[in-house]
Amino acid sequence: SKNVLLSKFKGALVGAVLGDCIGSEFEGLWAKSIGVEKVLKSIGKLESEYDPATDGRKADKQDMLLRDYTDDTAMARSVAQSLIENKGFDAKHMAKMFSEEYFKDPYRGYGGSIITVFSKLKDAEFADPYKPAAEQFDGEGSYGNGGAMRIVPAPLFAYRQNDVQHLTLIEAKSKREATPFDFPYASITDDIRKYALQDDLPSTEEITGNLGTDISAYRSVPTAVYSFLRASKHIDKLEDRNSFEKTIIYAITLGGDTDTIATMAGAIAGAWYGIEAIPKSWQASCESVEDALKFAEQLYELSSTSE
Ligand code: F2R
Ligand code: MG
Ligand code: MG
Ligand code: MG
Repeated sequence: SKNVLLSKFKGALVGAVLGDCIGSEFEGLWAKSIGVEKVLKSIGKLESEYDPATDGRKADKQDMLLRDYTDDTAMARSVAQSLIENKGFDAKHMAKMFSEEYFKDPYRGYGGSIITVFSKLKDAEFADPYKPAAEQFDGEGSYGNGGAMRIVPAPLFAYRQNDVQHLTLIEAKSKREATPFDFPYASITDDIRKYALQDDLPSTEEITGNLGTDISAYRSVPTAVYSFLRASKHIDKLEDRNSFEKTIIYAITLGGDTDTIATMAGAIAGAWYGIEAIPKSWQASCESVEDALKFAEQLYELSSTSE
């Protein structure tokens, strides 16, 4: 019988990789200059490279480069590999993997400030793995969405540990005095719900204005959650696409931090719909999909034996 949970683990990790590889072509562009046709054209090209008979790329396309992943996947790979290798979280080891991966392969479009963290970590020989990140922005820390873009392997690893807390409590705990600005995620959930349930697609301006599409976490994570939810409903020009495909395509049309929003939305959609919903043609054209499938198997094994 079909292993539903394993399919969801694979869907989450592969969905994240595809959101990154397909979304990165559009990173930093305004929604106005993208449009659903351009995204469909890019995906159509990728689909035309696929040969269902061999479940791989067409013979004359095999020399073409795969769509590259960016920092989103580079770092998620390190999270997965470190959790698997240590059968748990080892901060020093994970910091070392992030940093070494960066210096081995720096041109993956990393955030402008995190590269300072990699250097400081390396210079201190990973002595205090938390310190360099804590020092960022005068001790404020980074509000970049890097944490969210790479986190997927962690909830898979900890799948059975089940200590998810209520969002408001998490946000409250980290603050001294409470104002609405201290609950950036909890306070946006009503808007996410409203936009997701709306039958007519909200205008792109409304979404980019109210939810955001930038590299800050609080102006991109809600947008990814919304994209996943909204893609289960009708979207013009995407009638012949399944909800996983719609999630990725729609998230990209919102512009801005497209690779990261599509990677986060793709992880959620992949976990929800399972690996069977993810087109084989997309999988065949993107770098690191095979590793994502392997990591999913390994994390699944670890999470089922960790009780
Ligand atoms: N970096 C990018 N995209 C832009 C450039 C792409 C490529 N290099 C190109 O040239 O085309 N994408 C990647 O970065 C995002 C994830 O960022 P992460 O890992 O959180 O990094 P960082 O450096 O910590 O934060 C990113 C920037 O956010 C601003 N910022 C963060 N915290 C701040 C604070 N407390 N005060 C002021 N500014 C803050 C800074 O400008 C940081 O450099 C993903 O999109 C990934 O795809
Ligand atoms: Mg990126
Ligand atoms: Mg890495
Ligand atoms: Mg990005």
